[in-house]
Amino acid sequence: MRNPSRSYIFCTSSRLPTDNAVKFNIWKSIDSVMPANLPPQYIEAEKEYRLAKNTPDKIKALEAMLTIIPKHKGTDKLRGQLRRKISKLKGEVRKKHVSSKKGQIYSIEKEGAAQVVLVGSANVGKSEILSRVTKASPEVADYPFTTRRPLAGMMRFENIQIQLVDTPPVAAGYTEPWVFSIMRNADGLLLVVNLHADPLEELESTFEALKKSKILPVGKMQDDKLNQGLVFKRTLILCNKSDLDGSYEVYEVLKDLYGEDFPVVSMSAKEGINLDEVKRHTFDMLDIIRVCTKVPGKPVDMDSPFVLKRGRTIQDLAERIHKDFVRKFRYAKIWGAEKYKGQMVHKDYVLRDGDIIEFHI
Ligand SMILES: Nc1nc2c(ncn2[C@@H]2O[C@H](COP(=O)(O)OP(=O)(O)OP(=O)(O)O)[C@@H](O)[C@H]2O)c(=O)[nH]1
Ligand SMILES: [Mg+2]
Repeated sequence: MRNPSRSYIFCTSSRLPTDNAVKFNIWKSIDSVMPANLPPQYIEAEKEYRLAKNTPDKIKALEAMLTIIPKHKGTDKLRGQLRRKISKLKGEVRKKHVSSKKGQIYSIEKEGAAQVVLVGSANVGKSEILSRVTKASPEVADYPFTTRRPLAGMMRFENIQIQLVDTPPVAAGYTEPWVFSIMRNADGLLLVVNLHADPLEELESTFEALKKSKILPVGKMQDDKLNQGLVFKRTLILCNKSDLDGSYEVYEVLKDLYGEDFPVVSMSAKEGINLDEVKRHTFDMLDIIRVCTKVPGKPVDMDSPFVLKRGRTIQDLAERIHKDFVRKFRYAKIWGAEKYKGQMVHKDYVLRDGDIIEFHI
């Protein structure tokens, strides 16, 4: 039984004054029963919807209407209709995206110390992150499927550059195979979720889509390897949009659920919150070390380190410099973690991040 004190407009007749007739058509497409006491902002957003010239703008206006509309029993039906309309329009955008890009294949050549791919659902802020931590200028917009092709940028972390690759969103059935090929080929993944949307759903659907493409995101403890056709990819979970209300509580829940298996970092690309943490965690995830070499009697050039996988030795470093060099050098000296201040070290010495090595021939 309806609350008798609430007044409703029943749009049952098209014999209305012109302006109302226009409204009637809009309402008819969204709703047949409209609560009368909607705030003025809702009417404004509805006007935006009416005037929208393309589907992304329509989605934007409908989402605004959904945010503004008061949440009570009297608006249940209208909210349901708005959600269905949004989901239908998003479906249209996806279909258009798939049909317009069919057949195109992209790949990104590796550059810098490592290549890391930004992965996630639509609108989570992948492109915004790329634009904030590199000099790349991707298109950033508040509607889904803005990014259609990969775009790379270099992210500086202390004395190295890490390549970041922005990709189109991962959505079941709508992501083209080349997007997964880029992920498979990369050294790690930054899985981005939106703390202000439904990050659990986003994470699970992204995991699901990756699994279908034989990619298994893993946390700190495992190395990339092939196993029964699955590619294990080191992954860092980035919880973006931490600047928005209520995001801290959501982040805490995500950390509880996923923190044991993955590093989980809260950040805001837009407000520049925690960007240094993101860079540090990205570096840690890659499991690489930076080693500088030094010529006897000369200062060290700290700005161009060799980048090696953790666990590599002096011998591996010598091979990297030149294949003949391994045979040529007689001994090496090391400056590094506090106990080393120019001591001689054996070629089997396992290098650590920040070591400085001086080869003697
Ligand atoms: N408040 C807030 N908004 C953000 C943040 N990061 C991104 N946004 C906004 O979220 C919207 C989507 O950002 P994009 O970077 O285009 O998202 P995307 O994940 O690349 O989206 P697709 O390309 O469609 O997959 C834009 O309006 C951004 O300005 C953030 O940290 N805080
Ligand atoms: Mg994008």
